[in-house]
Amino acid sequence: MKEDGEIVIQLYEFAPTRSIRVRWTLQELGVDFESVTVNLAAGEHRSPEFLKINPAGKLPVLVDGGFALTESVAIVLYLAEKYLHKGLLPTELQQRAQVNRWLLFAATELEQPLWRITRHTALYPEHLRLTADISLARQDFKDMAAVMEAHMQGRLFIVGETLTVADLVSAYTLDWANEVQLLDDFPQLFAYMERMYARSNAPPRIAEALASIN
Ligand SMILES: N[C@@H](CCC(=O)N[C@@H](CS)C(=O)NCC(=O)O)C(=O)O
Repeated sequence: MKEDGEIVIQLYEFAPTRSIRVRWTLQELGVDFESVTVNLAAGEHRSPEFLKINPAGKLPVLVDGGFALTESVAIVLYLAEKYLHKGLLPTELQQRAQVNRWLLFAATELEQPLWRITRHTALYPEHLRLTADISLARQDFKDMAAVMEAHMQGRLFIVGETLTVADLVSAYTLDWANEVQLLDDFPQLFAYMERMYARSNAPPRIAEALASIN
């Protein structure tokens, strides 16, 4: 709590993870927050204290007073709604529906193949990793990235003419794709991702964040 009694939002995060989406949103909104590092590499997400906050044992988590929220996309939407006057979410019904569409597209069509790749290359025990699923996931990603590539032709932002939370979630997800060499055939997406990360309020890129913890 601040001296004037205002509650400070807490972000439970770990540098290179999906918590980047939330940090980016808070930074674009210009909202003060307290960072609570949960070191995934050290297994801190499995501590009884953290599991009380998120029984799924995952990051990010946002705590706003007595209210704890998990799921990165739900958190960025909560923040955009809470600070609606900052304009990260359109108020017009169909524009807002388009923001939801691209948030879901990022979380399902783009992120899920990336998550499969990460799990089968680094997270699952070695004897359970499936090389064949990595190839399938790479193709699944490319099929959907082609849709977004066509959409981004001639656009600065994914919806309308101004920044929305859909851009922040998409740019982080594209940076993840870039880390596994999946943006090479998508010049629009690469340029869009670089433009987003050139913003003054942008968080560190995944590679930078990874380097900071190693
Ligand atoms: N759908 C969740 C996914 C959360 C998630 O899987 N977070 C990872 C870091 S990016 C995590 O905490 N992993 C720890 C684990 O699964 O043990 C979200 O978007 O917030």
